[in-house]
Amino acid sequence: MNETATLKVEGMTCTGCEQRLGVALHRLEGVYEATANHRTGQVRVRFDPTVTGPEAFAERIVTAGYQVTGQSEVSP
Ligand SMILES: [Cu+2]
Repeated sequence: MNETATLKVEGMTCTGCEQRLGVALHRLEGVYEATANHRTGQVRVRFDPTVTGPEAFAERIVTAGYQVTGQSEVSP
């Protein structure tokens, strides 16, 4: 079972930020894949909704030093 969450993130300035965030999110249990784009400010996470979800991703992103803006979208 998997879903994809899209979050709007502020504070990423380069590909280093993308990688750092991607790795940080991928470490969370239940995350299959995480990609970040500093140009669009979008972070996409494919995850198992029985294990984790957007609140955990937002918390992780803030801990990494970035800001989450707006609502995250979840699609199957
Ligand atoms: Cu950077």
